[in-house]
Parts: sequence; structure tokens; C-alpha cells
Amino acid sequence: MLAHQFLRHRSLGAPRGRRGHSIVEVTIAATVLMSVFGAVGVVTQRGARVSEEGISSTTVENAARRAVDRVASELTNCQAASLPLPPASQRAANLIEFQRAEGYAGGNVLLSNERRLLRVASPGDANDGLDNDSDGLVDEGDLVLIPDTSDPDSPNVVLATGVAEMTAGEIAGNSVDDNGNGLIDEPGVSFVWDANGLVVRILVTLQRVGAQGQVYTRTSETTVGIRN
Ligand SMILES: [Ca+2]
Ligand SMILES: [Ca+2]
Ligand SMILES: [Ca+2]
Ligand SMILES: [Ca+2]
Repeated sequence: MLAHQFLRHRSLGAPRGRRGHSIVEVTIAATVLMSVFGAVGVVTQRGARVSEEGISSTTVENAARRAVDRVASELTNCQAASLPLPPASQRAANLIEFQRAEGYAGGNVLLSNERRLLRVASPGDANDGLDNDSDGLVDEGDLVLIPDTSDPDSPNVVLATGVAEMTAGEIAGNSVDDNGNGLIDEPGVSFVWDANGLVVRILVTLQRVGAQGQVYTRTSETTVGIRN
């Protein structure tokens, strides 16, 4: 019931000769309206917050998933023998160098030049503990593919932006697996492969800033089998 309806209703119900509203009536009307509009405000705010969190967390999760899938597709055709020795136990590598099988010639596999996947500092945000480009993320990075490491002019292909320094829930430099994923102090882009280089575990952690300035950090991971 709107304010003027409430007041008119009360007015029509009043005895003849008593045309005005008592202070008590006006006070009750104002109290009812304030509580109604107050409740509406709370509901609206909650709705906006839930919606925003849904969009932001979904956005970053989807972006992380796409980045992981992109890396996995890159590694699917790589040659196991092109991978270096596995990194120290339980410690993930922050880059991977590999060669892709690109065909056959005379019964031999033709390999591409060496390619490299790694995290680099974002061009606008040097690794100094400050948010230099004022985008709400501190020292964010890019996930980059260098298609030919032998060619200094080979352009870097940016596969994802807003790459966190560490995996979600992992604290750097304490020699503890804080997030319980079996890896210690693993970085925001992590590669782990077995002794034979036949299975590579890939983790990519992205960050996005919500409308209220909160930072959402999400890790996506997958494993790929490597050709022998
Ligand atoms: Ca910085
Ligand atoms: Ca930044
Ligand atoms: Ca960990
Ligand atoms: Ca740690």
C-alpha cells in the first residue's frame, strides 16, 4: 500500500468532522513505509550481491577452464622425449618447453622447433608487490605461448591474462602444501609430469575483480597424456 493510499484510506475511515491525521496515525504510516522500503532495500542489495558473485566467480572459473584446455590442446601433440627431466618431487615447474609432432618423413616423426609455455609479468604490472596499473590485482601475469624459442622475433601469444602468482589457497615460500593438492608452493601456472614424461598435470589460476573490488581467484586443472 502506497503512502497516499494508506493516508487516504485512513482519512476516509475517520469520523465526519475529523479531516486531519493525528500525529499517531502519521507516525504509524511512516513507520510502516520505512520498514517496507527498508526490507525492499535489503532484498535488492542481497540480490545484487548474489548476482554479482555468481557472475564474477563463474566468469573466472570459465576463463581458467578455457586457459587450461588451451594449454592441454597445445601439449596433446607434444613428444614425451622433448620434455626435460621431471621437476623435483612435489614441486611444480612454472614453465614447460616441448616439441610438437607435426608429421612423418621416412618413418620418422617430424618435430616442431621448441615451444614454451610460461607465466610472465603483465606488461603494466611489474613484480614489485604493488598494483602498478591500478586494475585491482597485484603483480598479475599473463599465460604466454612462445611458438619458437629459437626465433627471437617469434611473437608471444597471450593465452590468458590476470594469472595469479600462486595457485588458489597456496602461500608462497613456506614449503607447505597449503591448499592440499599434493604440490608445495606451486605457482599460478604449474606443470607437473611423471618420470617418463607421459602424463602432464596442468594447473592455471586466474584472478578477476568484482564490481565491489573483491578479488576472485580460481584454479582449473587437467591432465593430458603425452605421445611416447
Ligand atoms: Ca606490481
Ligand atoms: Ca595490477
Ligand atoms: Ca599446494
Ligand atoms: Ca605453500
